[in-house]
Amino acid sequence: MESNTTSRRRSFLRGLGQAGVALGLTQLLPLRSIKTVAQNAAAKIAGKEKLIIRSARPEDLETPVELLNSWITPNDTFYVRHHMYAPDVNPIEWKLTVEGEVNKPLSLSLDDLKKLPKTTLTVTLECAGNGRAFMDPPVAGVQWEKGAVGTAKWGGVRLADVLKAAGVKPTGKFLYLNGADISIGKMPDFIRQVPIEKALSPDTILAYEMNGEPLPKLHGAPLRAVISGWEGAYAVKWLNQITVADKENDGFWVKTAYRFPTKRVAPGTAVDAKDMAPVAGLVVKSLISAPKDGATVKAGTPVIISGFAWAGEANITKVDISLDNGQTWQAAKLGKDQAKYTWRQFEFEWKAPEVGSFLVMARATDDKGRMQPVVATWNPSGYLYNVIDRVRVNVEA
Ligand SMILES: Nc1nc2c(c(=O)[nH]1)N[C@H]1C(S)=C(S)[C@@H](COP(=O)(O)O)O[C@H]1N2
Ligand SMILES: [Mo]
Repeated sequence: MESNTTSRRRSFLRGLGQAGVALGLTQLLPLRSIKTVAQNAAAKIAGKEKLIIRSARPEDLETPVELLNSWITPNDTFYVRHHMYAPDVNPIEWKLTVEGEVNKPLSLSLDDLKKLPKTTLTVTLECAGNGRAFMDPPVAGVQWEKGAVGTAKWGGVRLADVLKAAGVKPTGKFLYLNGADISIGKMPDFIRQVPIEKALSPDTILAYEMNGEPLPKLHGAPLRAVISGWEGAYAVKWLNQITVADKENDGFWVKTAYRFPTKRVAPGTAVDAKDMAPVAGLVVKSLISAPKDGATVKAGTPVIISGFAWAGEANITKVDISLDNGQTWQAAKLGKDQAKYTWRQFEFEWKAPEVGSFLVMARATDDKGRMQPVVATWNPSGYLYNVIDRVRVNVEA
C-alpha cells in the first residue's frame, strides 16, 4: 500500500517471467506489461501531460489521485489503457458493420449513426486491473495504482437502437465487439463479448462524444462502446464491427483474459481455466483524493477529507471514514451529483486532535449490501482490487 512496498514489489516483478510461463501468457504479454517501473522521464503524451506514464507506447496512462477531484473527469485528465497501438481512423471513411445473427446486416457511417436518437449518459469507467500494484504476491500486467478510473459524460446512441435496425434473430445471444486497433506481434485481435441482455439495456451506448467533445483518439475515435457499470475492457474503442453470434467467442480476450476465479484461491497459485468466469460488473470501491498520501496538516485546523466511491451497476449508500486504524468509523457526507453507474463524491471534515502520524481510511457500502474488504481477494490477473482505501497524513502543531 505504501510506496516503499510498491517499489519492492516492482523490483520483484522483474522475476515474474516464471509466473507468466505458469499462466501461459509470455507470448501474449509484451515485456512492457511486466516492465512498468514509472517512466516519468519519458516524453509526455500530447493532451495527457498530467498523467503518469505506465507505458509510453502503447499508451497506458494513469491519473494522479489528487486530480480526481471533480464529479466529471476532464478529457485531459482521464486515464488511458491500450493493449495495442491506437489506430488513426479517418472518420469520413469509417464504417460500423453489424453482421451475424441479424435479419439486415448494416454498414453505418458516423452520419448514419448521428441520425439515430441521441442519448447522453454519465458513467464511471474503471480498468479491471486498477490497483493491481497492491496485489500480494504481485501479478504480471500494468502496475496500476489507484488512478485507472474516471467519469465522463458519454454522448452517442443506444446500442439497442442499432440492433433494432439490424433485427437480431432469436438465435443472437452474444455480441462480439471489435475495434480497429491492430495487434502487436502475436497478440490476438482485441475482441470483447457482451451478452445480448446487457447489449439491449437502454444504458448500453455507442459513444461518439466524451464530455461534449468529439471522442478523442486515445479514447476510441470515432466510436466506442460504453457498457455501463462493467469493467473498462468491455468499452471497446475504435469500434467498427459488431458480430451478433449464437455462441460464445473463443478468442483470447474473452476465453482467457478478464477472468476471475469462481472460488477463493490461495494467493500466488495458478488457477485452472475451468475454475474461472468472466469479470463483468465492477465491485464496491472508494478512493481518497484529498489529502494526498504523505501530506502534512495542522492539528486542530479543519481538513477536508474527500474522494469518490462507486459500485458498478449498484449505488453507493454510504462512505465511512476512520482515523484510528479502523477501530471506529464515522459517516462522510455524500455529494449531490449522482447518476446510476456513476461515482459519488464524499466529504468529511476532520480536526486532527493531536500531533502524530494518522492513517485516513475510507470504506464504501452499496445498495447490494456489499462493503469494501480489509484484505484483497487475490486472483492471478490482479483484477477488481477494492480494499478499503487509505492515505497517511502527518499532523503537525
Ligand atoms: N479497441 C480497444 N478497446 C479498448 C482497449 C483496447 O486495448 N483496444 N482497452 C480497454 C480497456 S482494458 C480499458 S480499461 C478501457 C480504457 O478506456 P480509456 O482508455 O478510454 O480510459 O478501454 C478498453 N477498450
Ligand atoms: Mo482495462
